[in-house]
Amino acid sequence: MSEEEEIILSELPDDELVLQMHDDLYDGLKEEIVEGTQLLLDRGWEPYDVLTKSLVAGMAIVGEDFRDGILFVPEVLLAANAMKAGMGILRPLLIETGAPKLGKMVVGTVKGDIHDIGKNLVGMMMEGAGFEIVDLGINNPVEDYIEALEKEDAQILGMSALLTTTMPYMKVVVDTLVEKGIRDDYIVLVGGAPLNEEFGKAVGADAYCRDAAVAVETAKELMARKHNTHASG
Ligand code: B1M
Repeated sequence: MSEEEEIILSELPDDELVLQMHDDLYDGLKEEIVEGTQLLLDRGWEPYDVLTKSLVAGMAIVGEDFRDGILFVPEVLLAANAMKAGMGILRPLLIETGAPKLGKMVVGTVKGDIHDIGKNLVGMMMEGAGFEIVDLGINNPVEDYIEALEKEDAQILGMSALLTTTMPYMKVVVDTLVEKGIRDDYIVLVGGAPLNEEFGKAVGADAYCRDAAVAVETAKELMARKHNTHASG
């Protein structure tokens, strides 16, 4: 096959299509990502599988080469935009739910940090599981979180950080909640690639969530526990 020869995504079997989508994401090819995402859905794939196996796995490859200095910010931005386009197709499918509302979460990326793909994904999955989401976007100072929690009467605070330089800000937020005497009014969940369980404990969060699916499970569990405590207390 000559290099010029065009790859027809619809002619690829599933496994090759997924690998091709990793390449297309790497190359920031938005239209191809949209087409590939739709093709997998049309072939009967679950939206969550399309998300994790084609988009999230593809972004992990981008992350490795970004780390190793093979890719730079402009290329990674294109990849991020392509990923967001794919997520746009999956979003209505992931948030589709007839379930009664389980609770309300305010979620945002912390001050100094503009990464939002993971946070958006958590929002989508939580919505899909029946939570109401108030998304504060990126670069949030502590005041924004507190104002939203109070105004929205939310039960859960979700914070995202992708940089080792911004993750300590989560402690600023939790400490401020403590100072104001409102820490125990909320379930605080934290997440982001550089975090871990130990860090979650160290900043005083209720839980560290490795991924969006864990965030959903943890939120459900802690909300149930909160209800039981109130019922018995
Ligand atoms: Co940035 N970046 N970036 N970047 N970027 C990382 C994070 C990095 C690890 C890349 C690397 O070196 N390998 C590195 C951080 C290194 C470090 O801190 N030690 C890095 C850097 C250095 C930077 C800049 C400083 C680069 C520069 O300017 N020189 C700069 C910082 C800008 C800033 O924020 N102030 C920067 C910029 C960017 C772009 C703008 C180009 C782009 C962001 C676009 C966007 O988000 N709109 C970008 C991207 C895309 C990445 C990587 C490649 C991918 C992140 C991503 O979207 N992953 C990333 C490499 C990596 O993480 N391996 C990298 C996919 C996403 C689904 O996963 O976000 O982990 P993730 O979310 C997961 C879980 O972590 C969890 O659930 C999600 C879904 O399952 N989760 C939560 C996340 N948040 C949660 C919140 C919760 C619960 C779970 O609350 C309840």
